[in-house]
This record gives sequence, structure tokens and C-alpha cells, in this order.
Amino acid sequence: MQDTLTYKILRDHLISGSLIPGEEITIKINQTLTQDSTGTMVYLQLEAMDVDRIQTELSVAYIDHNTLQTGFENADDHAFIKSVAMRHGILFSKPGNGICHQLHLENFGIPGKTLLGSDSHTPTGGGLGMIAIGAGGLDVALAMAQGTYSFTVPQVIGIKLIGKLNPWVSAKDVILYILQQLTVKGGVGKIVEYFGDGVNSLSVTDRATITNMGAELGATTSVFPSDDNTRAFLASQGREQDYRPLSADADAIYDQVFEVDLSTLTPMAAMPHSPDNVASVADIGSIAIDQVAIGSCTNSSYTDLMKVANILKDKKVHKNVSLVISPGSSKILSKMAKNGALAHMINAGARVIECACGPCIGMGQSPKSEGVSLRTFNRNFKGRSGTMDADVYLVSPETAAVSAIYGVLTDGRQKGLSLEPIKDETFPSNDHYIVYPEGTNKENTSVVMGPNIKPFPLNTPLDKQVNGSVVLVAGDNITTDDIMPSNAHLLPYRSNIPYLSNYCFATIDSEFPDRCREAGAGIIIGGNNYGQGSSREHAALVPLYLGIRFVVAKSFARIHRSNLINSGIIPLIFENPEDYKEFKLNQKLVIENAQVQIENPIVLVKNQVTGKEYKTLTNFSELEIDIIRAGGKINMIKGENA
Ligand code: MIC
Ligand code: SF4
Repeated sequence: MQDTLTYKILRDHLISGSLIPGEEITIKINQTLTQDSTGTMVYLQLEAMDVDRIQTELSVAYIDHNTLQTGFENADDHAFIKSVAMRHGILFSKPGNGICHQLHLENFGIPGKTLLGSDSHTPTGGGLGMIAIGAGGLDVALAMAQGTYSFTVPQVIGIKLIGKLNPWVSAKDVILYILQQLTVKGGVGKIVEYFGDGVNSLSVTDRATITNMGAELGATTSVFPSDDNTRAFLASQGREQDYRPLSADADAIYDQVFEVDLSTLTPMAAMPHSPDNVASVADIGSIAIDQVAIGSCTNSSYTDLMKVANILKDKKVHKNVSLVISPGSSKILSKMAKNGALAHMINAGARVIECACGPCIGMGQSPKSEGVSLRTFNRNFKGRSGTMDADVYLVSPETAAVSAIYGVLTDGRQKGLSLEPIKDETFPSNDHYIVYPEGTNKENTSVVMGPNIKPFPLNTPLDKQVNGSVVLVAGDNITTDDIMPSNAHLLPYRSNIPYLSNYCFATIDSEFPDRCREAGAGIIIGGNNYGQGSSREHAALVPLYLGIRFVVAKSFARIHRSNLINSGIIPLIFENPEDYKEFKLNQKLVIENAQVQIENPIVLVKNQVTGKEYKTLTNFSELEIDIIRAGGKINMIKGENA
């Protein structure tokens, strides 16, 4: 058949459409996951859909982002999510259990199954041979309600791994190298599939580090074969029965092939402020550091943290460095408490914090002013750490740990330290953090709503004429952290769009919200890869609340484009990217005859003063046209059910 693994799994789940790149397909979704910072919107939307029981085989609501609880807001959100989970048959993972992606890998992921998650790093599940896709909350709510997901068939990039990694070089360096080569837009419209002999040398958690950060390539997802290492991982979690071998056909045809010789890689770092701004640690040199943060869904596995503990054993964290460690799961923390690894960390002078996202999303541990922080995380966008002028470098756990000892960015290979091999372990199952919805249902459980939970905004059906003023001209690679910043102050308001609207684009243009209010109807002009990063649909719902009608950009990131469409905001692409230069603040633009134009491959955007028309590309599927016409997906569903 010459089939890629990607197409084999997609074909197994295909409900409608053809597996041809660019075509829209609908697939069956076996599992979903949500986390709390996107979860409140998901569950408000699920309630709005008026379903009884979910249609997936398994759905889990994790609490891992907003665990600081500086006021009642986070705890109210947790109670709300739990109440909806119990009503619909969804498992609830309590705060403290760990980070959703690590937990899903350990407890629920199954090779060959599909997973849709309201978090952009859902592709972590690809390390187990799943097709695991990140999506906006509304798409995940729909997947729970209907058991399906529709999307455009991506191309498949085959990354052939050969050779074996050398000591002090690890999975993080592999994906940093790939990011250096392919950039943060290199994976847009693509699925990245790994194959070749080098795959065998990587454990499931190594693979999961790589698929996790495939999100930073902009890829729809990334996937590894399921093999003996997969069986061993599942067995270590007491789930060997979930194993099934999976791989591409030997003569599989990829749309593009890229080879990486693992034996040639060296320790790498992504420099401020983008995950693709990558250089080797040796080339960057021994810059002084103030903070080291180890953890996040990228690098908080048992093996990663054991490597860190072994490096720290009998050593001392440098006097100028604050070392923070957040383990990925309660199982990992419990194991390290038993085997003494935790003591090595504490004795070295580390600050061990809760099993949660924590500093990765700016929930505490912000570096000092102009501080330099080395992090094992996946994103180093400006300001994401909570300190606008901090410099964040992304590195592997090995590089982070050895650098914490020396106080400067350090290539571990040059220090003559030996690395102890990590013994395989088994993990006794502990589901004491999981609340099962047994015995509960819609009739006997009510929704618990705290005062900070406000209704989400709804658009109106597409007008004949869509007009507004340009309220922002943004550059390339605008992230969803730019559009709707997240930090310890703002995350408690993820269920309160009116409050969040005061901070939209706050780090780029503090006058943006007022300008939108004054304009009444606004238009955003964007550069390349507009909306990269997180899956937060707040980056569409907040602009909707502020009156944004359409966005014209050179190109869009996948999840954000879908979130805009789901909110009824029209994403248009410049046919001629040079036109971008002609747009200025406060220009009045219009799409005339919008209801008809929207069906065409080209929509004309007219400057109302000069009369000049600009050609923009739509690339909309039939479903997307219907959603935009209805003024968003919820309106479309309501219309269908009326
Ligand atoms: C992130 O890493 O940016 C987040 C926070 O996990 C987001 C989700 C969110 O914004 O709540 C993501 O990656 O989708
Ligand atoms: Fe959490 Fe960070 Fe992973 Fe997002 S990237 S899910 S904030 S650990």
C-alpha cells in the first residue's frame, strides 16, 4: 500500500471525505482531554449543546494550569469543571495529579487511537503512536458531543532518524535541531511522522518530548511508530494490554523526507524569544544565568527527572541560581520520593514545586528583571515567563541541571561528569487523584457556577456587508500569548471574557482594547503565521467581544485560524503579501456582498476612502463557509437543531 502510519490511523477512523492533502475529512475521535485554562470554555460550550452523555470512549478533564489559587476564581473553575464532568461521564483529574499530557501518556493513551485535546501540546500522545491533535475548546466540546472532528488533510513529512544519540544529547536536542531547520512555520498544514532505525533508540518519553514540541513547528501533529519500546512503556504503567504494534509500510511515500543523524547532534538551546532561534550550547557560550526551571509537558518524565537527580547528586546549585523543579505527575514524584532522587534534588538546593504547568505558563517563578532563565519547556515567547525583559532559553534536562551547578550555560560533555543509566521501573497504579463519574449523570448533578464565570460571547450571522476600521497592524509570528496574554494575574479570568478583554494585545499595544471600543467594528492586519502557539480560543473570543470582524494576514497558524472561524471572525490571506505594507491604523475597510463573496476562492477587501480593492484568499471548506455564514459554530449548531 505504501502507506504512512499517519494515513493508516486516519483511514481506520475515517467517517467522511478522502485522504487527499487539502481535502476536508471527518474522523472518529476515541478520546478527548481538556485542561482547566481552556476547560471552562469547553464545558460552558458542552452545556450549551445540551447533550446527555459523551460519545467518546474516554474523556478526561485535567486540572494542571491554574493551580495557584490566589483567590476563589481558580477553585470555582475547578468545581465548575468537575460538576460538568460528572454530569456527562467525563473523568476528572484533581489538581496535584500532574500535567495533562504526561498524565494522559501514563494512564490513558493507546497506540492507534485518536485523541483531541483543548491544548496545543496534545500531540505529546504521538509518542505512543496515537494521532493526537490540539484544537480549540469548541471543537473538543463537539468531539465529546458527537465523537467526531473535521479538519483538512495535512501533508505528511517523514523524518528519518538514523544513528544514536551521544551522552549529554537527548530528545530535546533532536526537536530543537528540527526547529532550527524547519522553523516555527515549517510544519503548518503537515503531520510529522518519524521512521528509521534511530527510532528504536528512543524511549516513549523521549518520543513524547519530540512530538510535544512538534506543536512549535506549527504541525497538526507528530507521530512515532508503536514498537517494543512502546510495549515496555505501557507495561511499566501496568497497561501492556493496550499495546499494539504499528508502523508505516516499508515503502511508504511521504510528501517530503528529512533525515536526522542522531549521532551528529550536540546539546542545543533555543535563544530568546522563539523556539526556532536555535544554536548549539557550545556556540552560545557560557552566559551567566539566574534561574533554571525543569519540568513542563515537554521534559518532566520520570527518566528526565532521574537524569536531573543523578546530575545533582552530591552537588550544589550555584549561589546565583534558583533551580525550580516541577515533576510531570504524582506517580513520578512518589517514585522519586521512594528511591531517594527527591533527596538528591533537595540536598543540592532545588525548589521542588507542585506537579503542574507552573512556571511554564507564568504561574509563579517569574525571573528577576532582565534575568536569564534556562527552561526545559517548549515556549520562550517574550513575556511568557511573567517578566517582560527576561531572556528565556529552552534546553534539555541534562543541560539545565549541569548549568544550574555551574551558574552558566554549560555543555555537559565538557565537564567530564558521568551519566548514570536510568533503570527501568514499574509504576504502581494510583488513581486516587481521579474522580470517576460513576453513578452520576445529568439528572442527579447540577452545574456549579462561581461568580467569576461569565457567559461566552456569541457572534451574529454574517452581514451583507462587513466593515470596520483597522485597529492593529501586527508583524510576523504573532503568538496567542501576544493576542491574549496568560500569566498568574490573568489566568484566573479564563472564564471571564469581559475582564480579559482589557488585556488583549496588552504587551504589544496597550491601547488596543480602547481603540476597538472606539471603532465599534475592528479589523486586524497580520503578518506570517498569525496566531501561532497555544490553542486558547480566548485569542478569538476576546477579539470577538471587542468587535473584531475579520483578520487579513500573510498566513495563519492552524488552531487559531479554526478558532477565528468558530467565532465567526473571517480569516483572510493576502493574495499578494506586498499589499500588507499599504495598511495603516484607522483605515476603513469593507467586504461588500460578503455572503456571496465568502464562497469564492478570492474575497475583495476594499479601502472605503481610496476605493482600492485588495485580493485575499479564503481557502474555506464548505463546512467553514457555513460556520462563517451562521456567525460561528455555536450559532450554526443551534440553527441545525432548531
Ligand atoms: C500553553 O502552553 O500556551 C497553554 C497554556 O498550555 C495553552 C493552552 C491555554 O492557553 O490555556 C496551549 O498550549 O494550548
Ligand atoms: Fe502546561 Fe506548559 Fe505544557 Fe502548556 S506547554 S500544557 S502550560 S506545561
